[in-house]
Amino acid sequence: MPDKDDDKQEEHGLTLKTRPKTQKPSMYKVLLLNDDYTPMEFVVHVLESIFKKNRQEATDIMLHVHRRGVGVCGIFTFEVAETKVAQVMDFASANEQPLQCIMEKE
Ligand code: TYC
Repeated sequence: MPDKDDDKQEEHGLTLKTRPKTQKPSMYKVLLLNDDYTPMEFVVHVLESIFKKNRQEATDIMLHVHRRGVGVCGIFTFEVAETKVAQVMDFASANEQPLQCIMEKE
């Protein structure tokens, strides 16, 4: 069996550390930011519809953001995180709410 297909590389009499065959994708947190204007029920709706949270989870996250200023809605690969941020920002804008959503590399 060729060396490159082995889990352990045997070279020059040394067994080297296992070489990963795949790389995990970088993950991105999607964060909601608090503001003084967006209604709580609007934020709960965003968390249910875009982040697929149930009513209790959505309420807990919304209240965390309300009290602490920022909170995590989910952790996704880059393209999914980008899409979620755009969906929140478009929905907030369409409804004239100042709600802000950002992403941050984990
Ligand atoms: N602070 C808002 C209020 O009192 C509620 C709110 C929560 C707004 C979370 C944004 O991301 C947010 N109506």
